[in-house]
Amino acid sequence: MAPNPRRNLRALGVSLALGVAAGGCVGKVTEGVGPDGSPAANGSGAATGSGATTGSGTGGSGTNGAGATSSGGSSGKASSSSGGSSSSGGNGTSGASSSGGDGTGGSGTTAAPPTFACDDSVAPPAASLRRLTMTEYQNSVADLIAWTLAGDAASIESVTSALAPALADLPADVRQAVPQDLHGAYRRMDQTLQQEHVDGAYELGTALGTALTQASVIGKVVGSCATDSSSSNDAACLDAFIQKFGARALRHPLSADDVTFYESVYGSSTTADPRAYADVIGVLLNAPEAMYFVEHGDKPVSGQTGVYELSPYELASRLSYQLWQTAPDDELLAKAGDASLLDDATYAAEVTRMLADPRARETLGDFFEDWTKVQDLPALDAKNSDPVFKAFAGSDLPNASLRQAMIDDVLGLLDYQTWTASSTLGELFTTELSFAKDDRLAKLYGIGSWDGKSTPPSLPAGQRPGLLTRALFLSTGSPNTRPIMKGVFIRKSILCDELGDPPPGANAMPPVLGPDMTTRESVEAITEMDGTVCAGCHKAYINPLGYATEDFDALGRFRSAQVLFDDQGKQTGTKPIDTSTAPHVNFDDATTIAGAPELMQLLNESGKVEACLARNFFRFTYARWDDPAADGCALEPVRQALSGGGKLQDLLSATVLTSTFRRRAFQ
Ligand SMILES: [Ca+2]
Repeated sequence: MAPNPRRNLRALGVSLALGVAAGGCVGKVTEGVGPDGSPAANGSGAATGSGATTGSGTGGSGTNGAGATSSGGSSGKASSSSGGSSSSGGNGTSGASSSGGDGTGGSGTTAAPPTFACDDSVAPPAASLRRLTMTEYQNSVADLIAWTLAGDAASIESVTSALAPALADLPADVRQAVPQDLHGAYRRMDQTLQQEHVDGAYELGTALGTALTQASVIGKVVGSCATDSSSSNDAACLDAFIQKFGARALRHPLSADDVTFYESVYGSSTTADPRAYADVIGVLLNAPEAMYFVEHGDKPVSGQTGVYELSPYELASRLSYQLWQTAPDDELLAKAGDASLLDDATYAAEVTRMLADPRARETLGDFFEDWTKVQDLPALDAKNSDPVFKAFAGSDLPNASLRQAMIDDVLGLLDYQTWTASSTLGELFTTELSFAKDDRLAKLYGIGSWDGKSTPPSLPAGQRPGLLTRALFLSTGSPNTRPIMKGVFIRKSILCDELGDPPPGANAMPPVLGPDMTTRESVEAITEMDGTVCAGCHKAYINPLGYATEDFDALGRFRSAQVLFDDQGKQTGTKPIDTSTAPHVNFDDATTIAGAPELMQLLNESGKVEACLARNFFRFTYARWDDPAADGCALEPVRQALSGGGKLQDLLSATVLTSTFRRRAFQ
């Protein structure tokens, strides 16, 4: 049976009649209003929501789009609402009341603040006790082994291979779903603590204890006092081991009480007992101070109640996990030991040293992977036997590795532009270099593949500049593009505007295409009909951002027309592609553009992307969602570092050089 988009419209009509669908995206959002609703001196700011000019439905308010649903009003007369009362959050929450119409209450859509106010009298929210990610934990254990065995490659290899089963049992970090991002934000935000985490750490600690106390290595691990024939030195031997190994495992010197505790773990044996040493190692690896960022703070910060400077060792750990995702090395620990790390110049020099290490590049790669949500790309070859998909793909039918090739292409671009080309943020929107190493992907782009070493080849000039035109952001694993998904990604992840939740009953499935309609036409018919609740958000704020790249098909191939198929894969015609649209990159900017290159330019010039990237990197850094009002002192220096030609790699240094990064707020 031929797909019938009208059916979707009918379904929508039913939900409207029942009055369950929410509506009203916002209209106008004012900028330059401070957290308390007063004009912000630096224009930072909060969107407040009075005076909506579009949108149907009343009562659209709410940070996370929790909008009032109401029975479908019929007046159509604008009524002001209190939805716009500014919140203390100052991040453009609440905003947005829309004027009344025939719709029902709805979700709020709120423009992200373009700048942030840093008010030193505002204490940041209290930090929670953070667990190391499993990646950080594994890296820490690997480094601990290498340090313990003093770089003896053969011993390291044998201990590491003994740990392989335990390492394999550790759960993977998952992109944590948060209310603001139900599809998953950052792996660093994964703070779940399930049985498998507890069991995994226990198994790893036990396995490491066993491996490090084998006869072949215990002399290296504990010292010759553990293997010689004298027992008179065994008590001192244990004491020295706990202090030395413990300080490394826990990333700070142990107190006398700590030493006593771990001696109790060793037990009552008065001689060197490998199994007792193994117990000590296992317990150390499972200590809260090994698995968590345990921070007590050092000196109180004047003028900020409950905020303390981190101690030198706490700072060393924070810095090391932030930049390298592992425990501090010898040099960093030494600078914590003599407290010189608290000196600004010494700290800055350590940051510079650590950024030159390849691990900083890997860490930023992990951030980029989550920010761009590359893992959300579905399998591309799942529909290879579907007649429509087969006909659509033609000679480009995907293989199983095309998905990863698209992921590598995007991550390769970000890595190259950041580190090899030392690019500005703006160059992410203009680069025409291709990072496709895979022949199939390069063919989709119409060029040759990149060898990964020389200067990357150029894409066809003027066709697909910038990051967001790469196949990963266009491909769907189906014959059809998904303009709505493209639009939502740009709106939320690149611009940080908040979109309310879709109304209950909204169809999250790809739109069903009419036999004689382009994807755009079908999406317009389903989501942009005047008077429907969908149109308020979709027509201005979501769909246009996706339409601009509709001259790329669902495999990322450039096209000027959409080939139409019947459900047997028989070609039924072609229709020209229309990429002209008004993307409202800034909500009140109704400029019409011709297509992707102009969209990239608008994004680049909007000033919103650097603010949004700063916010995203904050989430990665602190493992929590940002609050633009309370976190301004962490966000604004980073935004400024990225603005005005600042380099992408400054994202890392600008973040760790803030005062916020070196402090902790307590409840
Ligand atoms: Ca001995």
